[in-house]
Amino acid sequence: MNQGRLIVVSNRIPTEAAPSGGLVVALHDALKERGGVWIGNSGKRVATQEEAQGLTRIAQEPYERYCFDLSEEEHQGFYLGYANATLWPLFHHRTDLLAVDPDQARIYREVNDRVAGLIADVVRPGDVIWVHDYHFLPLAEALRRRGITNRIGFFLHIPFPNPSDMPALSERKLMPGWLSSFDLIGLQTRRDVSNALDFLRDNGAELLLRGKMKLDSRTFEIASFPIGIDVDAFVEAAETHADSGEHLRLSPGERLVLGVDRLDYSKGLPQRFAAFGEYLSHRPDPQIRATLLQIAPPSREDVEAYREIRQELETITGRVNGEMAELDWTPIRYIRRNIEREILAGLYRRADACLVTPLADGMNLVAKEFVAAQDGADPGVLILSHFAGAAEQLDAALMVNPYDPGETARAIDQALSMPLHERQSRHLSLMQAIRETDIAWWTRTYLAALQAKSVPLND
Ligand code: ADQ
Repeated sequence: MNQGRLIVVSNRIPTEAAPSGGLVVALHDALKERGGVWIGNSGKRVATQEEAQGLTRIAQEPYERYCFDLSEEEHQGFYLGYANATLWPLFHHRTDLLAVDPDQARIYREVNDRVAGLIADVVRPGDVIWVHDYHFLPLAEALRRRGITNRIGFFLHIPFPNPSDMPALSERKLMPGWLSSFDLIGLQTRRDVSNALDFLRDNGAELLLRGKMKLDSRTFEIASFPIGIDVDAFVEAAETHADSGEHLRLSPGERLVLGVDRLDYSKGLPQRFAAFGEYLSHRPDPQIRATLLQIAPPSREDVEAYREIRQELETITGRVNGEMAELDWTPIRYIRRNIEREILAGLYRRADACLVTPLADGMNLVAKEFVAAQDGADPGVLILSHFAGAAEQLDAALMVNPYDPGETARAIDQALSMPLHERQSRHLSLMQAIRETDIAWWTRTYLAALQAKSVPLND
């Protein structure tokens, strides 16, 4: 049977010929293999919507890439507004930060409608469409309205909201129709699947079989597909760049605790810094020097909550460093910019422990990258929040409640004094977990399920 093309839709689209970064590379490989089209936002803003019409082809080989522009108003309403100031906080259990703005909600739906029109112009019978993330929740419904009957899949990279939070969304009544217009809804974890099933059941959908639901006349499926990384590529990068830690000029015996995150209130950074301060003030041996290197480039700075988190972090850094620093030692080093992936891999390898302590996170790939980058003979220790999606798979990490700085401080102490054999056995089991569901597994399994409409059993 002739397999149709794969059409990937995501908010941002890579523009370089050979893109880097796990997810982007995985989608790139899938498109290369089966032929297809990638459609995404160019990142370019034009003054008016009239100028934003249409798709621009940015590459033709080895598959076609098209991008669309957003007008200034669309960027505000769709991207900064509804996607990142309404849906993002709701989906990360922060209804206290949720913006209610009917204009932004309208623009979000209008952009989805416009993008559906652009897709409808390129789609052919037999093509399979794979939509990514919370920017495009209404896209399948908009495509169905245009008569598109192709198979359409969705993958949500962030957590599914708690059903009890959903009433905070003014558009909640639209959500069941948005979701049920897809054929397959992929989520990161079993907990997300259970939240989605509960929400849909409470809103009139019928559960037919495991993960298969019916709403009005449509049947669709929901399953978890925990996203992974390209483990071998990371192992190799970490080995090749094992000396990147030398840039840090740590003193002999100084321990390195690492944090790598986009600067986002979901990542639990103020709590992490407070925990590190607590660890330092209670550490049993004051001779131990441990430095927290936090790499956190700002994102979405036009959204108010992101400006606030940045200020909060700067205040805590100043306080901890002010109290603890010595002439030749700064306890918290805070770097606010992107680091090349290879250098990052070497820093992970140098670190004695990595703090991955989000308050809510779809998966968290940093946790998996850190594990892959370790030297198995002398591995560092992963300290992981119960609230990262990765916690369902990486239970050999030191698990912490990120809201409790005392608990995280004790985990730092435990990590830095853990005997070698325990570090090795935890690392072995973590490596096995990240290899089982690496990024190639993720694309392969998701696309097979979308094609067959039959989901894997991940529990
Ligand atoms: P993010 O919220 O961006 O992704 P994460 O999964 O940790 O979170 O991915 C971040 C990526 O960016 C990692 O590959 C990391 O190496 C890289 N990165 C972070 N800081 C960096 C820096 N300073 N310099 C260079 N690279 C940096 C969303 C969801 C997650 C989900 C992913 C994938 O929020 O929960 O795991 O999508 O589905």
